[in-house]
This record gives sequence, structure tokens and C-alpha cells, in this order.
Amino acid sequence: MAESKAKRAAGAYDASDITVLEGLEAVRRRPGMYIGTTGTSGLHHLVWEIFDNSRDEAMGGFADDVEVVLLPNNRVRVADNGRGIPTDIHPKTKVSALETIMTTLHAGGKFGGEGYKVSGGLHGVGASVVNALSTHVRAEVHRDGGQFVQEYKDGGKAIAKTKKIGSSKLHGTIITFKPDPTIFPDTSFNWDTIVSHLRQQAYLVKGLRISIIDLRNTEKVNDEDVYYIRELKLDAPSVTFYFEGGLRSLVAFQNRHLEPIHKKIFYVEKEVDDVQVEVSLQYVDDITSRISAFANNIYTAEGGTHITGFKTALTRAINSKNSAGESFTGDDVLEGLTAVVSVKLREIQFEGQTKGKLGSVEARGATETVFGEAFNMFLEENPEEARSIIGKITLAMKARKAAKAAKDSIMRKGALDGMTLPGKLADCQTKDASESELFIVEGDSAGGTAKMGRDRRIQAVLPLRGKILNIERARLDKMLASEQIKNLVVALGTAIGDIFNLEKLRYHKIIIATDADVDGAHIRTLLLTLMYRHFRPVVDGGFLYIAQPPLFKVRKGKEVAYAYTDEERIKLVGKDMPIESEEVSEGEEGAEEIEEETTKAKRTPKISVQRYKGLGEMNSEELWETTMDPARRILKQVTIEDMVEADMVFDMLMGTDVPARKSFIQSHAKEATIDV
Ligand code: 0RA
Repeated sequence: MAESKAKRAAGAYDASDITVLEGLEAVRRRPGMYIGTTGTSGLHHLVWEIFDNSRDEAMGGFADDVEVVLLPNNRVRVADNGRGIPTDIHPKTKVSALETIMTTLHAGGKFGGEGYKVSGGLHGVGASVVNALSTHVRAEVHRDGGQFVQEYKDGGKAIAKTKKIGSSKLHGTIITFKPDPTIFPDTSFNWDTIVSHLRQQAYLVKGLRISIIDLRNTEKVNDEDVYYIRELKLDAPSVTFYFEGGLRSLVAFQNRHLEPIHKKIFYVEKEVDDVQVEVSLQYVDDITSRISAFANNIYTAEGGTHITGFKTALTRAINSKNSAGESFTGDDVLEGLTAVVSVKLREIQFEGQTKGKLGSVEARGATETVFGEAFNMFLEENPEEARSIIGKITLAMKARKAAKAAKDSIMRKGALDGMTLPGKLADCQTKDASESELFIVEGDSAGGTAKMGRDRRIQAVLPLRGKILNIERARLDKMLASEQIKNLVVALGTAIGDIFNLEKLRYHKIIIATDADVDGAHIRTLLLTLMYRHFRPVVDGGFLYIAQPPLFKVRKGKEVAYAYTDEERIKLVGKDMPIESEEVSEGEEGAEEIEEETTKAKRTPKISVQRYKGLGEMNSEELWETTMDPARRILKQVTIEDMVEADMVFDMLMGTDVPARKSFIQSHAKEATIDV
């Protein structure tokens, strides 16, 4: 198992060459090269880098308990019970191995021999990078009976030599760091981001306990007094993940609100040709397929060789059990499939637009062999499961044929052909898609306001009424029968299904503008699901956006300001200012202005705060100023960052588990967007 772990991805440079030469200054000069960005994603990369080292100790069988703590002042602390970073003095450099690891790029492999291999990552360049980008780092090591400490400041400068400060019966490493605010514009960590990333990691390393504690609002934390912070027994938010079943637990988790069509979850873990392959799957009673793939514990959003091998073996295995004459297609066997594929390789190659695709060719054959053999055996040994699976896929095949026939007939009747733009659509004047924008708004009233407020040269408006169809469970033929969806598809211009053509997209910005309430959140999610399932290239191409209308209008005398969050409102007027439910009437407003001008009194101007519940509450001018004007509005581009998470949200919202869906919508209704 230890050998099968891969070295880090080579990335833009060769890891072994540069080792001791490059200083941390290079990292500070070009942080993007090492962590991608200095935005939120890069900031969180620091946590992943430190965590990955501990996780790799766990994967080598040397640790099973990692604790990640968010401390006050944006500090983070990661503790593990691994072997501890070696602290002996290196004969050449005359400094401790610990110091070398913390202050030299790519020092990892040089010190641990076989044991210290780091998983491949786009930016997986280790603790020294975190050190370079922090104002303060403290490394504490327990090993060989001792407790050792070294601290660094200002981007990795050692404050003193590695010191033994006591004896210890424990073994492991504790790294505490504080990101440098001159590098990261925002150094505040996001609890949900950290929790969901580490949850995923816990699934990928079975038997590893990962706890996360949020002490950011705790006053007194003596984080140097204990090994694990949990020993302080502080009253603070925390979660612990531990999955004995690994990927099998992940499949069970993803299917928890769905209806499995066979009880036993398939699972295999085996190494061939230096590639370690782990696959788990279970079919459920619906039509979408949710396959997630990882390479060296990194989520590969765009799939790659491992997925190709998996699909080939799956189609072949199922067809070999298929007695029903006609063979199933690759798409048939994917319907209703929840699967997780995870491979680990020594040398790893990523490709694709966002480097989210595994390119290593050996992963294909290894996955095909390991999964194919095991899945054949599974079908052989579990005839009941095999029967259910084949039955379900036979249905999928029949449904595919029926849907095709229905679609062909719809096409012939010209449902999408002919391109009669829907009457509801207020189109823009320009025919140049690259400058055209489509606002999808909720209801005719908001639609009317948006039509009046827009720049009609480049902005089109399509009002959607009521709840659009629940597409998770609906087939293409049924969907096209819905007037709402038909309007949208015709407006987009791309058609749908087999004849989808991105080049025909009529607007390069498709902007979902729904209300900031529960219904709005629901409609937005329905639209996102539709786009996600049937217009993926539109999402991948970066053409889909979510409008961010303000939540409040604040008047201070004659001045008007808009607040897009509660925090902004409080910043503008303070916490205690009451929120008016009714709009101040035009008459009152006018009267007040005159009064102020004539008296010229120095008294504080009248302040009022109005809450916008929907776009319909704004007049056309307000809507233009705050939400539509390209110069002033805020748009959130929809990206597919975390498919596993996104899939969960969709399943939660669209699946059959109504109570879960309801409570999810209610608890998330206030969020500006649902991240997909
Ligand atoms: C180098 C060599 C060895 C372990 C480690 C580094 C190590 C690094 C980190 C970072 C966080 N936790 C860690 N745990 C271990 C192996 C030393 C040996 O052979 O005992």
C-alpha cells in the first residue's frame, strides 16, 4: 500500500531537480504558481497542503487520527499521530530535517525515503509553500521520546533552531500557521468548504479519523498546552468523520435519499501494475448517473483514463449477463448508477482545461482489469443483485428507445424547429450572441419590470411562471412537453439532447434572476439542475450566471445605498436600525427632501431601511441600477467546482425524500446562491 502512493504531480517543473535550490522567496513572488490563486481557493489550499501530509502518513499506515482546528485570528492547526517529521541534523545542511522540510521546496521525498510520498496535486507542493505564505508557523514534533519545536516568521524565516522542549511518549506532528494578509486579500477560512473537503478525504482514506473544530469565536485557547485541542474540552462547533467502509460508505451516503434497486453495495480494492484501484457502486431507481472519480485523492471533475476503463468494463460485464438479445449501450448501463472510482499512481498526469482530467494511460488498463474481474464475480456470486441490475438496465434501454421515438416525432412536428421564439420572450436587438444577455426572471410582474429597466439593445428577458417541471425524474420527451421548458430551450437556441449545438447559443450570458425567498431558491435550483443535466456545455463554457440583487435599500436623507448582505446593511446603518416592510411612499420622500433643503439643519438625516423580498418590489430604475446594469451589477458565474457536493444538493432537492428536501431548502433559502 505504501509503495502504491504516488509522488506529487510534476506540474510546471521537475520536482527532483529544483529541490534545494529554489527559495521560498520564489513562492512569495508568484504564489499563483504554487497554490493556483490568492483568492479563497488558494487560501484553502494552504489547509489542504498541511492536511495532505498528515493524510499521507495515514495512508502509509503510520497515523489514524488527524485534527484540524480553526483558531482565532485566522490561524489553523493540524495535528496527527504519525511518525513525526524527523528532527535530526542533516550532515550537509547542518539544520534539522524538520527545518529543511519547512523551508525548502519539494524537500519531502528526500527525507523520508519510501515513507514520505505525497499525493499528486496540481499545487501539492507541501509545507514549505504554506510556510512561505504565512506570517507565522509553528511546527511541533513528538518522536524518539522528545517534544521538539521550531517557529518561523515572515514567510518562512526560522526564528531559532529546532529545540527539544521536553520529553514525550507520543509521536506525531502539529503544524500551526497564519496566512499572510499581504498575500491573501481575505484570510478568513470558510467552515463549510473545509468540512466538505475533509469529509470527502475521510471517505477516501478508510479508517482515518478526521476531526474539525471551530475555535474562531472562543476567547481563550491554549493551543500549545495540549496535543489534540479536543483535550481542552472547549464548547465549540466540531465535526468528526470516520468511515470504516471508505468508498462503500460514500456510495451509501450519496444514495441515502434514493431508492437502491439492489441491497448489496459492490466494492473492490486491488493493486495491479503499480496502480491501486478502488471502486464502489450501487444502482438506484432513477435515470441520472452520478459517478465521481479521484486520482491520488484529488477529485477529477473531468474524468479521464480511470473513468474510461471503468465504463468499458462495466458495459462489457453487464452485457455478458444480458440474455435479452440486443446489447446495452454505454449510456444504458450508466442510468441510475452511483459509483466512485479512485486510483492511486506513482507518476500522475493531469490534462484538460482545468487539469481535472486524469491522463495517465496505465490507469485505464488497471481500472478495467481490477473492476472488470471483480464486478463479473459480483454478478456471478449475487444472482439476485444481477437480476435487479439487468432488469433496470433493460428498462433504461426500452425507455431510451421510446424517448427517441417521442423526440423524433416532436422534432418532426417542429416543436423546436422553425425557431418561433416564444411570445413571452422580450428579445434583445443585437444578433451578436457574444454581447447578448438573457435574464430569466420569476413571474410576469418581475418580467415586466425587467423589460422596462433593461438595455434592450443587448438584454433579453424571459419570464418563467410558477414551478418548472421537476427534471431530475422527468425524461426528455416529458420535459419538452412543458411549455416553460420549451420556451427556454427555444430562447437559448441550442436545441437539446442529441441535436444540442452550443454554437447556436443565442446569448453568452444567461442570467438567472430569482427572488431572495424560498420559492426563488427552489426555482433557481430547478433551473440549475436543468442546465446541469441537459445543457452542461453551457455551464462548462461559463455562460451561466446568477444575478445578485440587493437585499436592502438604505436611505440616508437624500442618499441611497443598496446592501447585498445583512453584513453590508449593518455596516451602513448599524445593527439596531429597524427594517421597514413597506416602501416609503414617493410623497413622503419628496416632502422630506424639501424640508432638508430649506432648513439646512445639521441634524442627522432620516434613515430608512427597506427590505426587498423580490425583484418585483423594485421599480425598473432600481432593478437596472442594482441588478442589470453591466457596469454596476454583481453576477455570480456558475461553475462546477465540487460535483460530489453539487450532486448531493440536487438529489436532496429533486429526489424523493420530501422532508429532507423541505428542510434543506428552508435552511439554505437565505444563501445568495447554491454553489454548483
Ligand atoms: C519526512 C519523513 C518522515 C515523516 C515525515 C516527513 C512526516 C511529515 C509530516 C507532515 C505532517 N505530518 C507528518 N508526518 C510525518 C518519516 C520519518 C521516519 O521514517 O520515521
